Amino acid sequence: LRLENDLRHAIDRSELCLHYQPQFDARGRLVGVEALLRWPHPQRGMISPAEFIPIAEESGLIHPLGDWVLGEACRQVRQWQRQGHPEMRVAVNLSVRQLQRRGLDQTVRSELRRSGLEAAYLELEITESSMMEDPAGTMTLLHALRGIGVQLSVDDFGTGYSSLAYLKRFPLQRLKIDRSFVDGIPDDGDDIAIVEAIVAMARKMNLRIVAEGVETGAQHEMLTRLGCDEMQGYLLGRPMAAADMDALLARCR
Ligand code: G
Ligand code: G
Ligand code: MN
Ligand code: NA
Repeated sequence: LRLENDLRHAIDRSELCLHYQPQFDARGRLVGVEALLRWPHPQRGMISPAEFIPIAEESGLIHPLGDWVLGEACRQVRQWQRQGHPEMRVAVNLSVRQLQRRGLDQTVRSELRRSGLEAAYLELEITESSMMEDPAGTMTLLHALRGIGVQLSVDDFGTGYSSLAYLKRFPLQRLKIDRSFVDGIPDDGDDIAIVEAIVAMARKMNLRIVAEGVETGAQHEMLTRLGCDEMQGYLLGRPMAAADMDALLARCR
């Protein structure tokens, strides 16, 4: 409860911030960033979203917080586009609670309008398990979101229990292979087989594949060879403050 109150105040005082982790295509070009929420707590230091998102979900604070994340991510990436990276994309993580509340599509629409970001440069990441909590509701919402023009991806793919029948019917553009499978690359035969199977399936369904949690050169090499389209992980760049991303982008231009 203490933490919930602190979170409420932190949101009111705009004390949370977004870090950004770069994503690269197979040719090594920076194509986008994933926005990751950070809470620098005055007494406890940096608190991980893994710790405070559940509190935000239980208390309902996820709604003002999630709206802020959407708006801030759009604003920041629009600024980077104006500074010479016109094709840059931003991915935002959505909680299952945000999917359940009506009107997410309207919020997305208004944050896009306010920031001036074109819909195609906003990607919404939804975990496989969030999607499957209410598949029929998800179907309706995803079609509304896709109608706006945003891109939709499945986060942590392979860790939930999604029905392939639904995956095929949801209007998705990307699968993010969970880093638990990337961990065993290049040595673990099972992980190699799993990645191969995901890539083959994604190709048939016309989905782009992002590998996350890429930490070593050997992983990068094999994942590229297996056909992953994009890579994200500590090897290529850690989540960083916007100012540090400014510096990285200045070098990429
Ligand atoms: O960045 P890090 O590994 O600490 O993130 C931990 C978890 O918090 C991940 O599952 C990530 O998806 C989630 N997360 C990070 N930022 C956000 C956010 O803005 N909204 C939601 N719902 N989850 C987030
Ligand atoms: O659940 P989601 O995939 O959104 O979570 C992303 C989380 O993964 C973030 O908290 C981010 O800090 C973390 N992350 C990003 N790259 C790496 C990596 O290469 N290795 C590990 N262990 N974690 C990573
Ligand atoms: Mn994610
Ligand atoms: Na993930």
